[in-house]
Amino acid sequence: MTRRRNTAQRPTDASSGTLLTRYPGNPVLTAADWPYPVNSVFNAGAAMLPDGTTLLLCRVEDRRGISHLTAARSADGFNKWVIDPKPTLAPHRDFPEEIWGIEDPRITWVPEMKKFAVAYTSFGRGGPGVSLALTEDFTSFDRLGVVMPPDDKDATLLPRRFGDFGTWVMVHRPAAPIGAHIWLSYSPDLRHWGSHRIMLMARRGAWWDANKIGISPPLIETPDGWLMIYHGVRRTASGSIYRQGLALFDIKDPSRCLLRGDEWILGPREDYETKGDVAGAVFACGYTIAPDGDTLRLYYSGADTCMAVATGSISRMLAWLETNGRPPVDTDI
Ligand code: BMA
Repeated sequence: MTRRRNTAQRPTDASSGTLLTRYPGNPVLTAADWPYPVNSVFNAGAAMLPDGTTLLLCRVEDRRGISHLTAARSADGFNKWVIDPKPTLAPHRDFPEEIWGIEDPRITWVPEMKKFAVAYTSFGRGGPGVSLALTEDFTSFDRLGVVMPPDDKDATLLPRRFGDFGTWVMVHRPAAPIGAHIWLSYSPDLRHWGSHRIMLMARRGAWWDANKIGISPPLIETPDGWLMIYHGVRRTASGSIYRQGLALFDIKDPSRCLLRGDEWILGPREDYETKGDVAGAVFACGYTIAPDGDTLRLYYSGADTCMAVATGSISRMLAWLETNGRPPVDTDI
């Protein structure tokens, strides 16, 4: 089994609460940093550019409540962000599905195309759906339009084709009254999607990830499988708590869950996570991996208001899942 590889050298002392360390300089980006008036800056997709620059494609909510995406670039991924002077990707009149905004981008580098694929929520009269765009430079974008109709969001493309037929794979989260689970769909051409199946189910009852889950940043490719950071939504009398947890999927067949952690690894705690437009939401759409190949920089939003970053070791996360995770069984849900 691939997931048992390399575990001998791994530290196993990690507890779920120590897998991610908040950057002391958080928040790293706020509305006050913006070159034009905006309400909030959050849910950024992330990419490491070929020259080592970190790019965050931030969701920016304007003072009408409509979101667009604006790129911010930094040499070290923490400081001295250079923000595009105007929106980088804004709702376009030729795409009515974007009339109420574009939100929550997840960025995947696709080596075969030598392009970045941006999966984002397009908010139109039918509700929130998933749209896909391709870009080489985050300056011009080639929109493929709506790939998952409403109500659907939290989508990310996997970086390569799978199986004998070379099908693309997309993770997404259609919403159904009975439960919002994480699904996988397959496509021969990035435009036509089918063979839909559930990838990970929301639990029930009192769990932190009961009733509503969704992928957070894109899947992380590791020697043990695809590592998923996903969010769980706990509804309470004073609103919803958004937290982040871990699961691991088979590298050849990403529909097969190998391990799921029971505990969340990041939840709202700091002021910038508990005060803002949506108090108690920590929500991530992007990460980069540092040059050491192991240090994950998770870019996440505090309270749907600002951008923050936390760092963690991918091998420690895998070791934690090995020790504390278990394959999902029907009685869990
Ligand atoms: C989710 C998404 C995100 C948002 C989060 C917390 O459902 O809509 O855009 O950040 O809720 O409010």
